Amino acid sequence: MAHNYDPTNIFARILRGEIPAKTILETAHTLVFRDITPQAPDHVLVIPKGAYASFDHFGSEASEAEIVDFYRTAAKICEMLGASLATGGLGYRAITNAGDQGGQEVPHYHLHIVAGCPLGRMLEKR
Ligand code: DGP
Repeated sequence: MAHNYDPTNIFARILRGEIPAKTILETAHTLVFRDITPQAPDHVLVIPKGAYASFDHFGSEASEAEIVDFYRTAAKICEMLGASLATGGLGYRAITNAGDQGGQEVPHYHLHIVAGCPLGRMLEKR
């Protein structure tokens, strides 16, 4: 079955400049901005500029240039936040949610990078 993408989602609107965001870094294929409801002292969202709805949509259909740019940018953000283990940081959590059971609210692929305090266990069962 094909992946669908809804171009009216809020991150598509941020990418089109229709609503503001606190941008931290922008590259050819990727945008990083602060989450509007941060769950920790640092909480940023890494999103591709392309129209991908989820982690598996991006992984299966994005170009190699988009994929490399996305993950290099995500790594750079970990360093910029001071969270990268390579630069003496204390770590972070990278999370992506997909679909209803995955708890995804915004249907544009995004990676949450959360850092700045102890983050506890990974999953809380509902
Ligand atoms: P998820 O549940 O994985 O789809 O996470 C969506 C995140 O997006 C959630 O943590 C809140 C954030 N968010 C929703 N609307 C906006 C917005 O308009 N601006 C910003 N910066 N973040 C938003």
